[in-house]
Amino acid sequence: MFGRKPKDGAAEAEERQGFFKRLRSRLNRGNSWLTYDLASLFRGRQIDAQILEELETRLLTADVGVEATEDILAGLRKRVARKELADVEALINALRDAIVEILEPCARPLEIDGSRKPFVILVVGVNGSGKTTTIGKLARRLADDGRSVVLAAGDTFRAAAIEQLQVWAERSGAGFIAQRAGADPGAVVFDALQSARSRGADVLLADTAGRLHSQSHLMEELKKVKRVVQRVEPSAPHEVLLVLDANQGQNALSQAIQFHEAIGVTGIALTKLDGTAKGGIVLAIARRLGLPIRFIGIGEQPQDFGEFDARAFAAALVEGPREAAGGSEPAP
Ligand SMILES: Nc1nc2c(ncn2[C@@H]2O[C@H](COP(=O)(O)OP(=O)(O)OP(=O)(O)O)[C@@H](O)[C@H]2O)c(=O)[nH]1
Ligand SMILES: [Mg+2]
Repeated sequence: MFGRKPKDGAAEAEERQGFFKRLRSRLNRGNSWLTYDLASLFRGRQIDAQILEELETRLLTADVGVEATEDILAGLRKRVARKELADVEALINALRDAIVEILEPCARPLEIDGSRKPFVILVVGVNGSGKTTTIGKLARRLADDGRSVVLAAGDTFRAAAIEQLQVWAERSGAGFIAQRAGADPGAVVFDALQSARSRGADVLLADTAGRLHSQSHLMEELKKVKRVVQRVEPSAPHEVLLVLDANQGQNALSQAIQFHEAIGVTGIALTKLDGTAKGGIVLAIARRLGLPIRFIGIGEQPQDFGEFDARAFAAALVEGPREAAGGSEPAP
């Protein structure tokens, strides 16, 4: 089951291309996204202070945040003053470059260190952010790469959470370790780690609850799970992956700050970028926290999930959905 050979270069390139196309069309679904139709909105206009002000408002409305917006605008204003931006196309290209500059330092893919067996990934985030789905998608991806995976049902707060994870485990052929609802999450993850070790699994993905009696209870519990893991394997967890829902906008940023302070986040997965008007939060998070953004989610299916690529993301953002159809013709 796990012996599948890693994909060859061509297949991988094709898959990336497919994901990029979907990213473009999904990111720009609806008419409220950051730069939707920027080209037609600005077409034929002077590149002047007025147009930059409108762009500024758009960025702020899309939850890009004050800091990142100011960075972008400062750069553009300089270039306008130097008369470097003659037309809308030049402005959009400059905007794309400015976005890449902010995102690039955060586009650091998750590398599974093969010498850690299992490589332990603790998945955290508030309820409904997409933790369990992200684990399922990631398990599938890892299995496709020929890695053996074990899932730990560390969200014992809701019985349905355990079943939901089990479905994903079955779909991806991953091992599955759970106890009854209400069990101690630390104990579940402890068991799962022992089991993953004894079967020589490559990766352990541990789900956690998103809601407890209070936010401080949640943080305390996560700290405890982390301590338990470290008792078995001092180098673990090798990744604390924070799952954030892009629809949450500025709230996602506050969550990131809070989780990072409490348990130390090493990577972010940003979900639900399909059809949100607040996806600019990627820029706010990158600018403010500088944490690696490992993955993005653009839908509910396993294939709606990919590594975060700063250039592809910025291009999808500013070029709009039309390009997704394959044509590069400007809109009428
Ligand atoms: N459109 C869209 N929906 C998503 C995405 N990721 C997750 N979802 C959906 O969001 C909902 C919540 O996802 P879960 O994975 O259950 O979230 P969770 O963080 O595990 O939630 P709790 O277990 O309650 O803490 C589900 O209906 C998912 O299908 C995404 O990238 N796009
Ligand atoms: Mg869940």
